[in-house]
Amino acid sequence: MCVLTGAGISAESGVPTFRDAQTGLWAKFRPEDLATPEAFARDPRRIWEWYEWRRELVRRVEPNAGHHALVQLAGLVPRLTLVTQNVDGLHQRAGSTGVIEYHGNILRDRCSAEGTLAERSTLSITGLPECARCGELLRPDVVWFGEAIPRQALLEADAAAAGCDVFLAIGTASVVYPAAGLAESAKRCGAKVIEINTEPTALTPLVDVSLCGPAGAVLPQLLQALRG
Ligand code: BJW
Repeated sequence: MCVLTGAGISAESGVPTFRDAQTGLWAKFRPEDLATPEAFARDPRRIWEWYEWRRELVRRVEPNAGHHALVQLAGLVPRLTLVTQNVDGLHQRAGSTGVIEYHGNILRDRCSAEGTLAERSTLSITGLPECARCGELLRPDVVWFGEAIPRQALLEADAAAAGCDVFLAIGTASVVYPAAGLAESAKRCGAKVIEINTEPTALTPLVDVSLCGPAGAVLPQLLQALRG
């Protein structure tokens, strides 16, 4: 089984999604102003303020029944690969292992020049974090629009999607590529595709089964059904 999660699975923990009307982050902020390398180059302070706000939020919340159900599910199927687009680390905090972080992790820093992961050791006179090795600005270790997916994550997720019998897409609008292409690849390779979402998505026309409802309720029910 290959599972792809999106912002919807963390919504019940209190982490805002991106594209939900009213509550989604992109309802209040323009992605090109905050989630591109060009935006960071233009105004790093603004980007850091936004990420510090989100980091604080992520640190305060807890994994929910959906995250916990996926830990249990991994014990019920012969092999489960969990790919997450989320940067909040909640799967790992729930106890999932081997999680493929497709879009990085908001709690890590990396050097904007060297690309290496970094300890936050110094603040420049401007108050922005700097790389202790080269002095360039640090940035959150996430994938912005126009940036490549980390190579290892890309390869492992591609292999899991192409090789699975069942592909489960949970709480993602399935509009951001290449992540959204994983379900399409699984389907092409003969997998059954199941979606769990509160709303129809771009993926819905392609799926074999659509389970409509909040992940924190649907996933525990799915577990119960699997256990018989
Ligand atoms: C619930 C629920 C509940 C609510 N239970 N459900 C092909 C076609 C067109 C464009 C492109 C293409 N290929 C690439 C592109 C460009 C671009 C792209 O896809 N743009 C589209 C938007 C048009 N992609 C990229 O730029 C990617 N990079 C790339 O392609 O690089 C090429 C390259 C190669 C080599 C060298 C250089 C470049 C990178 C994409 C990075 C995305 N980054 C973000 C921000 C991460 C950092 C951060 O968090 O700050 O990732 S954007 C944002 O979207 C975030 C998410 O991971 C991602 C996906 O969002 P997700 O998870 O689907 O959330 P929502 O909010 O959209 O949906 C939530 C869903 O949950 C909804 O359906 C709800 O109904 C549901 N829900 N509550 C269950 N309780």
